[in-house]
Amino acid sequence: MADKNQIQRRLKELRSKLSQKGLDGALIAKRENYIYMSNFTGTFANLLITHDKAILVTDFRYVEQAKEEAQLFDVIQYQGSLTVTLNDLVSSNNIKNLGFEEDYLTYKNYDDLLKKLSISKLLPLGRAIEFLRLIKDSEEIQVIREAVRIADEAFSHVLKYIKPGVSETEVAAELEYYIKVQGARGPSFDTIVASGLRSSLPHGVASHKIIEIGDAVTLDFGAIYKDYCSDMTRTVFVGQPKEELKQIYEIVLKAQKAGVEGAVKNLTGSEIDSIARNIISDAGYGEHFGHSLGHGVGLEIHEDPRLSQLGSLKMNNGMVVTVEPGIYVSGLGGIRIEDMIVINEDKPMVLTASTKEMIIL
Ligand SMILES: [Mn+2]
Repeated sequence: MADKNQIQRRLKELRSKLSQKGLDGALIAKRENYIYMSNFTGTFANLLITHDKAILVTDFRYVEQAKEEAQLFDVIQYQGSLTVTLNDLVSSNNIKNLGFEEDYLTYKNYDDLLKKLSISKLLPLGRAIEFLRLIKDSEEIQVIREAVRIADEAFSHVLKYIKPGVSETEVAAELEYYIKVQGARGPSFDTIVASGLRSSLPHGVASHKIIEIGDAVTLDFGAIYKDYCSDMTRTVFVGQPKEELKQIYEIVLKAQKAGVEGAVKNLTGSEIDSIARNIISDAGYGEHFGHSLGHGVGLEIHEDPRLSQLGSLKMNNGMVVTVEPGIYVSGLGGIRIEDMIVINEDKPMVLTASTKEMIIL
């Protein structure tokens, strides 16, 4: 989806990082990273980016697609051994210090490259591309907006299907079907539909449990649109819930709103996490909120920055994150509310439009 200007900008930024790190080139094999750097969206490619060359190596299945999508790259088809082709390329481009994706390349592949490429050093890229991906440009935000819009529409659509006697999987299937019909490639992860006592499972993927009167139903789902993800959570009640669950709902809602308002430029992920976490702790449910407040979303459903107690990165304009506090009480149920937002100076843009007020179906 990225146009030539975006790709050119990204290549320029990566090359300046290569200079800073003393690298002659970068080898990129992680799908989200090669989509970002080249615009090629197939399932297999290795990019070799040097200071003056941008090369995409793929196999027979993808040559035509790669030429169409990765217009700023020289597309090379390998046959037989990928490492032989890569070795020809590093030799002909005089690459001595080659950067690799240290949290993606397997030990086996690392060992293989080290043995078979005639280079001096294989060095970690230090998450250079993930670092570029932290800040979304306006074109990316437009695409993410559409992924969020599809999820919002799917939520209001599926409310009609949530009733006693229907199983969690039926609700999930309807959500996912609707997401696809709306133009998304599919769900951005296994849809979570957790009802009744199962709602205390923070990641309760839809099961065959039948929804009953009095259940809290947590729906956590998203859409992939043009390779970008959305992510949202709402908890709705089917009939009147127990009083404690309603009280918990209001605490989570208060924490969620405070987290969204507090997500401003220059605060760290852990500072924002604390804003919401303190509200939940003060209400006496601290130990029932056992996960982080949120995470970055983009080409990956979970990416940096993290809004967690360990999140040391400072927020900056154009970062897209979720804010999703929850309280889970075993034997009673759980509540989670999640929106996606864009960091924007001292007031974030909230992308998720669905109501957060209590819904009793
Ligand atoms: Mn999430």
